[in-house]
Amino acid sequence: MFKFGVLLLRKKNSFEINISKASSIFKSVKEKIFSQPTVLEINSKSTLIVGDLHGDLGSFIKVLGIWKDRGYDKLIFLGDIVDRGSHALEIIYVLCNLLLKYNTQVFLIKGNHETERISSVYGFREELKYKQKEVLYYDIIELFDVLPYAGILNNNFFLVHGGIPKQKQNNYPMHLEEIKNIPKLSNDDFILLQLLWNDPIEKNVFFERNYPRGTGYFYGKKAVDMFLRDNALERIIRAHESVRNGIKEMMNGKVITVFSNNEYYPTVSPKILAIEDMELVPIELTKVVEDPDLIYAFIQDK
Ligand SMILES: [Mn+2]
Repeated sequence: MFKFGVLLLRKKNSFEINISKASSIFKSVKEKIFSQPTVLEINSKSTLIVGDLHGDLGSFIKVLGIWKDRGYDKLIFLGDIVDRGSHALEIIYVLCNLLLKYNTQVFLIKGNHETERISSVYGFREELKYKQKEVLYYDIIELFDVLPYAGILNNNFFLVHGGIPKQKQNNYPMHLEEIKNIPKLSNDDFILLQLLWNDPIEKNVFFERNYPRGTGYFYGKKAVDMFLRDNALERIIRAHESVRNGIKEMMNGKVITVFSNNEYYPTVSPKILAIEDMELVPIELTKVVEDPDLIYAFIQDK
């Protein structure tokens, strides 16, 4: 049998993906996700949370190794799987296999790069073109269009790519129940865009325009306190920023950013976040050894 994982590590190259098989897997995942709520409710005693990967297959393989070897139950990706790096197709392909095979354990929440508007410009579509797999692009976009917008872990942690959104008419945070009402396929929705794009700011304010990004808002301490109190939640766990230590706590730990890419930001030390019962444990990806055979092991008996 063909062990493409090993081949991949030796040649630092992409493994071969069969177009019709991949297309049918992407369509199956899309159908499965379409029937799920836009805000996931997940309960688990042991969870791994993964921040931006941006096509970093090495980090992805390490994450799978940690998940398998250390016996974590849930594995949750906070989006920005694609763009910038060169192996987003391989990650999406393997991840979709996992979403089907381990459908009560593995989850993918939408990032701002899981959209046609961004992934057609920041590298993912080019990657597919280069690999002569562009025919798969719209299968993947249709799947991205139905990804969940956020999650609630153990009734306590709000999981989202960017952050909490402000209401349209005023400067207060949108209530969770209203976030749950955003329909599927709402790529241009004012609230959804903020879930994907907003950044926290260590200031005693509600919301401010996010001029550095040019999109979305900063959410400050007042917004975070009100959102957590009104929804009986403890923390916001999010991705979206290349924080230097891989994990950054803000506002006394009420907002935590996770960043997991090891390829494109040389000054960053990437991490993932383990949640064991309610305790948060950072895991350094650079200290984990890659085992590319794992990919093979995870998808061979599909
Ligand atoms: Mn992002």
